[in-house]
Amino acid sequence: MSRRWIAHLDMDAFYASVELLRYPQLTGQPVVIGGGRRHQPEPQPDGSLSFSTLRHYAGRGVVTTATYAARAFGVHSAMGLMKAAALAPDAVLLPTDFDEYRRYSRLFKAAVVEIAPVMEDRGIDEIYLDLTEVPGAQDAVDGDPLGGIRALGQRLKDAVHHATGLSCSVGITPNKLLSKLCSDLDKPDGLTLLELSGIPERIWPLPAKRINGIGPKASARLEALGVHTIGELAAAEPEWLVQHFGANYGLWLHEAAHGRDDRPVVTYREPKSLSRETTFERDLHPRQDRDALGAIFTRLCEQVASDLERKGFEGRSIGVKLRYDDFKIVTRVVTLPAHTQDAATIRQWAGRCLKTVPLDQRLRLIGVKVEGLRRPGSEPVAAQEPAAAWRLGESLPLF
Ligand code: TTP
Ligand code: MG
Ligand code: MG
Repeated sequence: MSRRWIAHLDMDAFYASVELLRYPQLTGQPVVIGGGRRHQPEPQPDGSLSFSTLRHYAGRGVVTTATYAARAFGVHSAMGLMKAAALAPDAVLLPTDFDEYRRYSRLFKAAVVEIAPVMEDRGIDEIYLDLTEVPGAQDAVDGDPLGGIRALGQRLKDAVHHATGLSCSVGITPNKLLSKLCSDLDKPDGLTLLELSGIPERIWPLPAKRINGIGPKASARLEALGVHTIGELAAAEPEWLVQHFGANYGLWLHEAAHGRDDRPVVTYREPKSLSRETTFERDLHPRQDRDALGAIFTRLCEQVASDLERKGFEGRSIGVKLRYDDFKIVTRVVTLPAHTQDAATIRQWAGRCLKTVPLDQRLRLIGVKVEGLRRPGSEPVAAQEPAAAWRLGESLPLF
């Protein structure tokens, strides 16, 4: 009988690694991605490039990612650039170039599906693969029963490197939950193969929050109850977990800690919503900065409309999100009489949404979202992704 083998593949320091292909002279240096356009490297008279460093950074940008050399200073994704500057003032700062990252994302995925066609897209830099039926996966090599699957893992990594020049880390285990944990264990350039028998040694010492599905809230509650590691979670009585976390989540925690998960690799999922948002360089006042805000708002609507068109959707509900200067968030959604992908229509309805929101306080962020998606002329999208989260960042497209 075939053994089930699922891989999780995640690119190493993805945005930063793509930038290093362009600027190989920065290899090995601390580099942080997240600046605006003004941090573009400047050509010098002698033909070299002058790079911005974090040292004099002032503004509200966040780190999208950092090279491993920069991480050694404590810099990480989602950290404010000013804080990163305090930790690593000499780190090079580069602006984000989503189009280029998307291009490399398509390249590595195309290379992988040549070898393993059952792929689930989990975002710009990661995928799950079902390797069970891939030729060679079940073969023993020189008496090693895992020889075939290990060689296949290496072939996937080689294919990604050949197609992109980039390294990735791969976890291969009997299920998605364990593979996701394992792709992270030997990063960067890792290949981690784990059987169920290896769970106590490799998985149980890890903090419980490393499990995909144990978020900050659940993790804090577990900590308060004295459960820190996955092993401690595995040792907890299921009844006790149910008592504290409810039947569904409590039992799932128990199963997850024991590395049990039978979710299939889903080859394609339609998005449920598309959104764009932006965090301002300085807080804007709805009245004093009316014109600037109006222009940004219109641009977000245009970007969402163009995302809809490019991906071939029209939407039925329009939502707006505001984050005030005290970090409070307000969202509003309105349902339209008919589906649309038209920027002006989206702008008009988003504007109506906005009128129902208190506008007497400075704003830090504004976002526009279109939900209720369908392909033009079709029924609404049936298979639905968990609601796309609103993400902090500079008008980040949601992948
Ligand atoms: P990750 O895979 O989480 O991180 P990474 O690829 O940079 O590094 P690692 O080697 O640890 O996998 O995210 C992929 C890309 O998504 C990352 O390069 C930049 C982007 N990203 C953000 O923009 N904001 C975030 O908060 C995170 C976590 C990632
Ligand atoms: Mg990654
Ligand atoms: Mg990732």
